[in-house]
Amino acid sequence: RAQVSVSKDVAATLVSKALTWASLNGLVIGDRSIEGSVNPGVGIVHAPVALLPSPFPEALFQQALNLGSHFNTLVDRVSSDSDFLEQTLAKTRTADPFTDKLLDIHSKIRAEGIVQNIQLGMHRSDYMRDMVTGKLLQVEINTISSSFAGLGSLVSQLHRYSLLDVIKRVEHLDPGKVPENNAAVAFGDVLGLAWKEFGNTSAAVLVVVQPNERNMYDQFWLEKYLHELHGANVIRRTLSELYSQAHLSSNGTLSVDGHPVAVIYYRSGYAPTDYPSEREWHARLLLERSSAIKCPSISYHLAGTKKVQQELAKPNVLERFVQDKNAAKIIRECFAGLWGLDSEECHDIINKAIQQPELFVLKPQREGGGNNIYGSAVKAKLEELLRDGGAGLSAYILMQRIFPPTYTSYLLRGGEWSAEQAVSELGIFSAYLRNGEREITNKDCGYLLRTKASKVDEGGVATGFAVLDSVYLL
Ligand code: GSH
Repeated sequence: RAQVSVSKDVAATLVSKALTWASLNGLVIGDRSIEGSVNPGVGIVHAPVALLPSPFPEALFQQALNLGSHFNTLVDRVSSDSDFLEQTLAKTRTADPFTDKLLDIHSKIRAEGIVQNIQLGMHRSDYMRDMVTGKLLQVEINTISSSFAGLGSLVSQLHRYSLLDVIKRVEHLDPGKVPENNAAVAFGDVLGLAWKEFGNTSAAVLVVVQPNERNMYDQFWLEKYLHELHGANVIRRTLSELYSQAHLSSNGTLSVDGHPVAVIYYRSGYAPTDYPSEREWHARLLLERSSAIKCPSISYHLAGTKKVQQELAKPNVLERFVQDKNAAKIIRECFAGLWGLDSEECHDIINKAIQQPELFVLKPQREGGGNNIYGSAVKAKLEELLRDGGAGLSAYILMQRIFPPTYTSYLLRGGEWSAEQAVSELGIFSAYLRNGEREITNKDCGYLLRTKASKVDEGGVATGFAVLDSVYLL
């Protein structure tokens, strides 16, 4: 039962209030992408949001939060096993030049010796409710550029405010059912803790950004809390700027335009388009070689790939990294069906997916959304890859299609709103900080709900398919 449902007339009264609230409280994005640096405060539009929160069972919400620290540990352990990463991705790299480039950096760093033993993880693990099994299933884990901790935290506040307005007319609703969301503060804080751990207060936090970013306010929220809680200075540069401005001293210290750097936080570098030339790859390698703390390090980045996710789901693989039986069980419970396409045994699953493509999603090794293949296109793509001899199959994995519940949601984008039959995906932010053997932070850090029309297959707010939302606990 969708207990947050209100009539269209009631929803209409919320639109201008939500838009005003968004402007007053920084729930905003850039209104267009402009090549080069755009001054903050120029060209602002409200972030895409749902007008009201979406129902979510409290027990599953709690389950997802609890998984945060377990996935932190898993990513950290997997990333420390260089052989596992290289072997798992060996076939993928032959079919996917992007993974190949990342692995090149990984092996260079491995050969030279890692100069920084502090690991910083700022992840977001994404889940959907599956109505077929009734379970919470993991879609993926993002170990690089996990977005919307900043703006996502604000949506819970907006929704409590909107519900206060609505309960004057719809009495059964309770703003207290929208849980507090401290993702922005927690992410700002862990960046600061890492910066402190580095031990040079005159060094800065470097945020690596895209040249045509529209989601900068989400990033600025983290920078704000980082500065307020810890006093660290922030510099922002694109990979291309870093190519000419970054310098590595003989002891590994990274400096950018003369500023020493303590922490590198990537909000770019996760997609092939972030590397239009060899210069950007050169910059990534230089940063990776430095003694700065990287979020993520190259091995954390690789540990978050779809291929690794699929490998971990095989019998007894996850269990190699998580010896605690209970923890392994808790993690495994949220794994969806995952299949690699790079071995002899995969004929059956390929045939099944060709016959019933609606039960699968075909995923390349890509981050950032907009790349997955659904429905009849799964069949077409698999047949094309087979026709071409099958070598290209290694670039993909197959995942069980998840069928989440749908409900009416009011989506507000660019000042326009519409009622849609919608589905949601829950993301749990988590932070991890380790210095050598000493674990400093390992915790879940709030959430992100994203909602989209159920008729569109793809998700993602940055890609324009979904809106930011919050949960109404049932
Ligand atoms: N460059 C943008 C940013 O820094 O916010 C987008 C980064 C991005 O696409 N991040 C992915 C994500 O979290 C993970 S690699 N996407 C969530 C969404 O767009 O809904």
